[in-house]
Amino acid sequence: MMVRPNSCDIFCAVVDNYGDIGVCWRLARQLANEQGLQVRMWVDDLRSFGKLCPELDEELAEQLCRGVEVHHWGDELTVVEPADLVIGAFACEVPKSYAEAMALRQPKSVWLNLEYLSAEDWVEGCHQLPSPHPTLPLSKYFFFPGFTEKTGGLLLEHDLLVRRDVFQSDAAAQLTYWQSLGVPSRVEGELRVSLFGYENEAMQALLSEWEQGSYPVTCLLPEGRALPQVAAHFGVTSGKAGEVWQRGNLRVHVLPFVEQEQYDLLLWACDINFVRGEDSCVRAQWAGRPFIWQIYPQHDGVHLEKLEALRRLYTAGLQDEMAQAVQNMWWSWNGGQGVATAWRDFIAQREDLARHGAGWAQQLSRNSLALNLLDFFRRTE
Ligand code: TRH
Repeated sequence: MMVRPNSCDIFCAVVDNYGDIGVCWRLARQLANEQGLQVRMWVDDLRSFGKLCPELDEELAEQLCRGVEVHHWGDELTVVEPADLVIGAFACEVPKSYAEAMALRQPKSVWLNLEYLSAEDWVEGCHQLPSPHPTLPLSKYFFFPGFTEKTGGLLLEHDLLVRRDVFQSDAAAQLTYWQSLGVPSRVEGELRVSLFGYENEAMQALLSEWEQGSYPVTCLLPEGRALPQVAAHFGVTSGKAGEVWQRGNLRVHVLPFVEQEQYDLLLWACDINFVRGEDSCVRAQWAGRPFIWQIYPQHDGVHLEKLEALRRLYTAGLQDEMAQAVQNMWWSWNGGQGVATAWRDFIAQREDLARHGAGWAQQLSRNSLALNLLDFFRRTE
């Protein structure tokens, strides 16, 4: 019996955006660099991956990148010896020949599907359930990340919170960071906000609120899907990294899309973070600052249930006024009404929310996804 896996294969089919590859890349590096596993990633789209990892060569079929073997997963996968631990990310199917090789292997690989993150109640009941393969003597297990003890937990690098604390208590390091972005020092009463999101009906109203507000707002806007709307607000047809727009009390700095570690610094340095999807939402929680989540929209509206599930969990035990402020702000940012009022109420709770955010991150940090995966392997193998 193997106590620990020596090797791991991660299969990632990129749907769109950066969440799928972002999560897989983070997990791969943690297993390789913190846990010492030999990790191979099989990725069908190296272009999105290249945005997160600039040194990746998109033309190469195979390369070693930050301790991880990265393979371009084309139409054919030359049969390889399956790893001890095999992870299909987000319901992506492993190739048939690979599944057959897993079934023949002695001992068999431990095979699991890493699911999307959700705070909904049903997740606890489905975490770790097996699903027998229809034809092969092999089971795949569902592994659900999550926010409670009975789920698979969240991805967290072993030293992240320590590095965050050092950065957040070091004014000189923060100044150097802002200078590296070309952002001037803070002025009295200024609020710094990062804004990573999708297209949003509430965008114009929020930008106007900031512009006409009573205190200066500096908005750090990574290049991407939210950029055209913000550019349009300033009468610009297309914006790019490096541009700065100012009107009233609002100044926007357009930032380049940077590698994941650099994005963490932005979240740690800002007072409030607007995040989206899955992985940036988790990173904002590790930052410990108040955050506003724009969930990845689904046609049938089920995303709003997911939104509310995390909102409930995150605000459980908070005073009514605070919980309500978070709810109104998150809902108005996800298709609801009244974003300007919601923003004012949210900001009024800012200091208490920051205190809550720090405790929330601490509480979540007790449940590490990478360690849970290894523990699951030990019990299943
Ligand atoms: O890009 P996303 O919208 O991805 C989404 C979600 O994961 C969603 O759940 C999924 O169903 C859909 O894709 C297909 O948002 P997310 O998850 O926050 O991923 C963004 C990644 O990009 C995350 O790893 C953080 C990273 N990032 C950087 O590395 N640099 C940057 O400058 C920025 C802004 C983000």
